[in-house]
Amino acid sequence: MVTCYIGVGSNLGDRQDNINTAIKKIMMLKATRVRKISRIIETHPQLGPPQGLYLNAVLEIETEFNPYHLLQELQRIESSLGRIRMVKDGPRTIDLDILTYGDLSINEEALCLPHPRILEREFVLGPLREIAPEVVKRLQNKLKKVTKSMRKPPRKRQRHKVR
Ligand code: PH2
Ligand code: MG
Ligand code: MG
Repeated sequence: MVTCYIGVGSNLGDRQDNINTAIKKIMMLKATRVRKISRIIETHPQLGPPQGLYLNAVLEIETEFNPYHLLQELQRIESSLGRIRMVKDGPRTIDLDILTYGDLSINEEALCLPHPRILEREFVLGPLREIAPEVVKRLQNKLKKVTKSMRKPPRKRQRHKVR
């Protein structure tokens, strides 16, 4: 079993009901257990076109699915709740994002793990910190290491010859 965190968001239709239904469907997945559910918070939309307020939450789950299979199952639940992909970052009945899958790092078009924008998004960070503060710390430390390694070594001071 691998521990994963799932970001949940809704800003179309009956938002609370969409989230409850999505959680129930995740609970009913084979080889998967929902361990923790954060509070559901109302948040202002970030990015995308003007749109309504979101309800957001984060789940801790354990699963035997590999990350691609998990993604497929979550997308199936999104579709069953009437998710239609129109505009990028536009309004949606339900959004289920894999935030982390154990310690796995992958960088592919179909799936990036950990989710690359967790630390920039308060609507993810708040609920994640509530149920897994150590995961937030781990991600922040990882980011610090990466930014440090990208920093250029200090340039040697140039000596100008005086003729
Ligand atoms: N999801 C987005 C874009 N913007 N804003 C809020 N507040 N909550 C979201 O879940 C959200 C968003 C794209 O997935
Ligand atoms: Mg999302
Ligand atoms: Mg998504």
